[in-house]
Amino acid sequence: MATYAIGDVQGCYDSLRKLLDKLHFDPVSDVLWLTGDLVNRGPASAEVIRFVKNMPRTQVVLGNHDLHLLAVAQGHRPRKNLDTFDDVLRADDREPLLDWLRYRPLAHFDEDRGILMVHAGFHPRWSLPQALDYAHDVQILLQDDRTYAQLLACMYGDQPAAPSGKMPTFERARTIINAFTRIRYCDDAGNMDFTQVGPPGTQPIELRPWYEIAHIEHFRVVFGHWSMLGARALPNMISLDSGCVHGGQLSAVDLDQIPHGFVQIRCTGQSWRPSW
Ligand SMILES: [Mn+2]
Repeated sequence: MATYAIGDVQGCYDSLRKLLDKLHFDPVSDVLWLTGDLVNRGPASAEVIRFVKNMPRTQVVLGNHDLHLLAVAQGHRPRKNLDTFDDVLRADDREPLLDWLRYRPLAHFDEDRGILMVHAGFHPRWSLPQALDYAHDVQILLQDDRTYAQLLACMYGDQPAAPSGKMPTFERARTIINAFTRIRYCDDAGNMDFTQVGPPGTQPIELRPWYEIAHIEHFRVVFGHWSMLGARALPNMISLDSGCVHGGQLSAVDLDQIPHGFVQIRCTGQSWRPSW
């Protein structure tokens, strides 16, 4: 029995199937973790959700594109020109697909392995127990019919740049969502920057990758989202988005064999497009 984590699939259904074949993945005994952004930019978002939803042993966290799909589907946000999830919106099984996404968490912590999976990152002001509490708080807003619409309507925007003790509920939720699903760089005070997408070394001097300043002790963060960072392993993190949908690679790692590195397939995806 193996447990594999795979980076951002973004509608690249064929690539996901090819990578699972390469891993000799057995859906009955093996476990599949996905770092979120199952949908958008690629050609087959609905097929990806349908496939993962029907797999027996999966852990999936929500990414910014997954949340954006929910917001568009609920009419809280216009579809953007680059969005390619009409196949989900027009599907006969649209509601079960969207509902399944809605009930995914923002964070998954595996105590035995000491691994936290999130889509983008872990805020430098957080401890692990706080982060898990915050993820849970947002999950409740997302899953409760009384708060679902307002959460989706309020989650867009880059401010506040850092979480703080007393914030109105939905502003706080936006900051938590931004930290889990969009963070790449921060300043030393923990203010998140959403303008820089390049690899470390290309950012202004006052910014650092979140994983260089976050308090990650006795666990490791597995994440995707940062395609220009690529597949990388450091003692406190494993990054898995290697730009499949931009013509890069789809990457997997066996979570019990991390020193052996990544298993990858080259994708036949689309050419590079700016990503949100
Ligand atoms: Mn993302």
